[in-house]
Amino acid sequence: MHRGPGSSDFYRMPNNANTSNPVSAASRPTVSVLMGSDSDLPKIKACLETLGELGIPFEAEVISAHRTPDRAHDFAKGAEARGIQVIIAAAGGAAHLAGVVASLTTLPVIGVPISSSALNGIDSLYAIVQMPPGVPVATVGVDASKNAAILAAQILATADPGLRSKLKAYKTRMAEAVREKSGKLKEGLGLK
Ligand code: AIR
Repeated sequence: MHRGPGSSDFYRMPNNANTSNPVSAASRPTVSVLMGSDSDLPKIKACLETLGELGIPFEAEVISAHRTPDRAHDFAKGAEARGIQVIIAAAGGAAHLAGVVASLTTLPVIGVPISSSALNGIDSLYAIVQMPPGVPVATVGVDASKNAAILAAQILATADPGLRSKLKAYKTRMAEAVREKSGKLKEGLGLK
C-alpha cells in the first residue's frame, strides 16, 4: 500500500517564513527525507531547513529498515509513482535504510550516516557507504544532512534552471562569507 502525500503519516514542512522562496503547502513533494527514528530529527533539521530555503517541496517520514521493513519496502516501491525524484535516507548504527530503499528503486538515494550509537557514526558510515556494485547510495559525511539537501537540489537542478540559479547564488553567498571571515581573521591577527 502506498501512502500518499496527503495521508497522516507523511509530514510536510510548513512554509518557512524566513525564506524568500517559501515551499507551498500545495506543492507536490519531489524529495523524500526518511529517518530511521524520530531521535534522528535534530541531525536532520539542517537538511529540512536547506530544502525549505531552496524552495524544494519535500516530505519527511520515520521508516526503519529493521523495525518497519514492510513500510520501507512499500515506500521504496511507491515513491516514483508519487512523483518523488530524490530520496534522502538517514539512519544510525546498523544503518541499512538507504541501502534497502536503493535496492527497491531506480531513484537516486542519498544516505546520511547519523552519529547516534556508541560508535559515533563510524558504524553508520560503513553500513551506508559500502554498497555492492549495481546498487549505489550517494553517501554524505556523518551527520552532514545539509550536504544531502544540497546534493538533492543539484540533482533536481539538472532539469530545473530556476533551481540551478538559486544554487549558484547560494555558492556565491558562501564564498562571500568566507572572504568576510578571512578579512576579519587577518584584522584580528593584525595582518592587514
Ligand atoms: N535505526 C532504527 N532502525 C534501524 C536503525 N538503524 C537507527 C535510527 C537511530 C538509532 O537506530 O536511525 O539513529 C536509534 O534509534 P532509537 O529509536 O532507538 O532512538
